[in-house]
Amino acid sequence: MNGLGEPLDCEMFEKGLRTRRLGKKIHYLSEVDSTNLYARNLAEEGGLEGEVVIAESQSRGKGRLGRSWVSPAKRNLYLSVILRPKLSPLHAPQITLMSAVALAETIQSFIPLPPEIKWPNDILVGGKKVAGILTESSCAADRLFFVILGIGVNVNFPREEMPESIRDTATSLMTLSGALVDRTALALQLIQNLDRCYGDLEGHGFPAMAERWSGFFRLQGKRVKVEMMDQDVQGKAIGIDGDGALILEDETGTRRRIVAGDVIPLEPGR
Ligand code: BT5
Repeated sequence: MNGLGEPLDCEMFEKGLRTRRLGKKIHYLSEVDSTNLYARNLAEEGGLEGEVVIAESQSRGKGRLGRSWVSPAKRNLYLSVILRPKLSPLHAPQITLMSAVALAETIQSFIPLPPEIKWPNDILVGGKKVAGILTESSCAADRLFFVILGIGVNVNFPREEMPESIRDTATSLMTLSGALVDRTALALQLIQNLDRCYGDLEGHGFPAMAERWSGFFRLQGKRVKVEMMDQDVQGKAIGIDGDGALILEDETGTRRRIVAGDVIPLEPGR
């Protein structure tokens, strides 16, 4: 068990890992700009599917759309995985949704409260963000070369150490469970669950995964606002389609697909 501020136990991590594809090679870094950037460089130089990059801290942790991810040393989990899925670029968002299921299932076993997936890439507990996913693809028009799957989880991140910008919107597993959480055990379970869910996606296709995803989606049938790059739209959240897009229904019953954006609930979830 890691105490607060202790490093990850790399040996235990490697010995304990039972996976088919992920984590056969693990790159541990004490500090990096961003595990996603590091993994992308590896992938561009021929890095293999399943290679994992884990860092104790990030100086330039990335969120979506140029946002940043607060990444202090030895508190949390910051990892990226190289994936080379046999999917068309159109279906690459399925990787984010598959990962959200794996992440929610992992988090669920460390805390007494149910986690919620906030489309497309956040895990919330009690309305606060405990983890985020950043998937970045490299593709040509009809071919996906690789996907870098990046995950950040707030593990032993006390509220008083959080910068003010996130103090009221973020939480951590320690805060939620009332005890220090073993980061090595969490990382192990996360990689194993990702390995399993990735296999499920490949073996059984997206519909089965989408059903599990819906179990963690609490805004079904609820009114939401979606902030997109160029406009905001409001409507009732229906769910996701086969490409992982969010389906929104307006007052006239017209449905539209949203492929990217930030969801803001306008009424409480179920
Ligand atoms: C995300 O973006 O939620 C994706 C976060 C992915 C982070 C991982 S860490 C390992 C890998 N390597 C990287 O460089 N990144 C990935 P987005 O939905 O855009 O949310 C970003 C927003 O979340 C920020 O603008 C803040 O408001 C908030 N935020 C930043 N750091 C946070 C934290 N540690 N906990 C909770 N919220 C945070």
